[in-house]
Amino acid sequence: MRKDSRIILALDEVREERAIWVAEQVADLVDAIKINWPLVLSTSPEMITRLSKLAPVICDFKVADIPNTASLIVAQAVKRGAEGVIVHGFTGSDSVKAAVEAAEGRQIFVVTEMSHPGGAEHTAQAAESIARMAVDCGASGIIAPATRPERVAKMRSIIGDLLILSPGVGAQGGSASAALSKGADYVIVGRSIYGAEGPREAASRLVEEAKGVTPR
Ligand code: OMP
Repeated sequence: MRKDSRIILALDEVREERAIWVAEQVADLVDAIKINWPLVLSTSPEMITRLSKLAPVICDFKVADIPNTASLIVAQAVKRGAEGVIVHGFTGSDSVKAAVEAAEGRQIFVVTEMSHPGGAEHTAQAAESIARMAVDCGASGIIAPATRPERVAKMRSIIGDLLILSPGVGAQGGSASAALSKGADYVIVGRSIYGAEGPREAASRLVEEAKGVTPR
């Protein structure tokens, strides 16, 4: 995945035509497009292949299953063109290792602590050990919350050079520059871009903000 703007679009738009329009509007500005169940379920898994012609696609399927099922899901996403897949870490090292193997060189990102308020109730307690496990399992990176930039810094101190993708910017109250300056490699932004009247202008503003933070 390229690392130019350090912005990843979370395309949770469920209207197919608008989703494609938004993707076309911002594809050259963002480093990747992340898709999640809302878009895949409202259209079809073919959307992975379609969008991957515009930008690298990360499938945020938050895979949380036994190793066999995890590896089947990851393999199907990769077969359709995914450059990366997001999996949960609480499932344990056997499931995460199975995902890494099934990705055949594509990237696996492991969720540590979730960005919403409920993420502090359970995932925060396990996040540091999940981050260490992600390193041991050969994951490419982790997901850590832009809503709690100090936790991004903590995760950075644990994982060394693994990538950090940080959601929670804009609609959830986090800021791109805070997360990037605490050690995130990319920020993930959804509603603030795809829900804007002018998605390209909204993405451009974030690109400018990110430019103000020196890459780590
Ligand atoms: P917005 O809140 O609209 O910017 O979207 C954030 C995106 O990041 C959504 O697709 C979420 O599913 C995703 N996300 C989180 O918001 N918090 C997390 O802890 C993890 C993710 C994720 O794995 O991408």
